Amino acid sequence: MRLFLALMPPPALRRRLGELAEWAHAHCGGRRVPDESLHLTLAFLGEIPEAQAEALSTWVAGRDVPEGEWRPDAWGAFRRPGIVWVGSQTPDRALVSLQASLWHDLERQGITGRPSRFIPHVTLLRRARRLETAGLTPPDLVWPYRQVALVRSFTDQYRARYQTLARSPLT
Ligand code: 2AM
Repeated sequence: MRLFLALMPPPALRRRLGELAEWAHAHCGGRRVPDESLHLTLAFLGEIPEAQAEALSTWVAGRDVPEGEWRPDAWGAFRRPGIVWVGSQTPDRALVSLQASLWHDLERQGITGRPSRFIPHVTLLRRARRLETAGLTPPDLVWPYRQVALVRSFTDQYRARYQTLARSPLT
């Protein structure tokens, strides 16, 4: 199964991100990520066998994660897949260090695919027709986080769907 580690936004922030996705959609077109799917990917694990997924769920359920606060303040785009996102202008040190420590643990469990660069972002649009985000008002968001989720990604008839398999403990 296809797995990734992510931060899931608290409900009020999810709604706010959904509003930003609406604005971005009006400006750039493409496919808007539905509110329930909005997230910040910390590590994309790729295809993982079921037995290893169970071991990873157990690991996540016992993995303490330091609390933090992320402040997305910029729009951005990834040209090739036509992604429009919100993220931060400068890399957030706490998130970069969380991502690195999660990958450290993942590699010890035999997972490969650590990216050479981590750009924390929340994808709002896919296959956007315009990737010009300069006209959009900069976001002003606060994302308090305490937990990492292990999420399974699958595609139903219409689109990608996500199912949370495990969460790190609330300490
Ligand atoms: P994205 O938000 O930039 O599209 C679930 O698919 C999550 O994993 C998405 O958030 C996606 O990032 C990320 N993802 C999907 N395929 C990936 C890949 N091949 N490499 C890195 N990240 C990927």
